[in-house]
Amino acid sequence: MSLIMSQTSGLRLLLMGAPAAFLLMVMSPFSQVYAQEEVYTAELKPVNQQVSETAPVGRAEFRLEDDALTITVTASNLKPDTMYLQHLHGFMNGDDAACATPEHDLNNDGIIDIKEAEQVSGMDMIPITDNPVGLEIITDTYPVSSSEGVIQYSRTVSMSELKNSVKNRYGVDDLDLEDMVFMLHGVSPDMALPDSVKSAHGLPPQATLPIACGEIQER
Ligand SMILES: [Cu+2]
Repeated sequence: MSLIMSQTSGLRLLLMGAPAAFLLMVMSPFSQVYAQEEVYTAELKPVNQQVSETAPVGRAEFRLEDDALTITVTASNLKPDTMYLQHLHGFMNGDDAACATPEHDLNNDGIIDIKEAEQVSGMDMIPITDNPVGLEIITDTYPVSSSEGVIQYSRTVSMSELKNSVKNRYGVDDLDLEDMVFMLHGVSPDMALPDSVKSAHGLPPQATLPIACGEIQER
């Protein structure tokens, strides 16, 4: 089959003559021109705005070109010079994750803590750090806000490596970004929170408190 096709295209080149053949060669490879690109975005909306110092807003974008997944996060209205935990949350059983709303404040303490949010958002599967594929949740390579309180993060990872990593760790067969949400966490370490506010990974509740969330959708 491929032999026939190469013979045919060779014949076409001859028939078109040298200038056309040259043009065809210059334009190759066509795969680059028509590379498959999928773009997913999450518009970040504030969570727990009544306790977080500001109302963080922003956007996470996931651009998949062949196997290269470029993750870009821009968020503002944050505290200056502060490291913020950020993850892709989802469910191991493939359920569609959503962002928590005040109705998910199950203990009615006025705050949606990480445990309450995870009821609808799922667990923190993928940390958006220097190395998302490593799936290391406890790390100091989360992004740090600028002196203006802005996070600008961008990394490119291998989608197949990320999928393999998530499959090996969580048993998720075919990771689908559209089933996940992007979540940003953290308020000042010295902020007083009620004892009813739960945390995770042995971290103080101030570090894991959800402050912004966005559902990931294909554009
Ligand atoms: Cu998280």
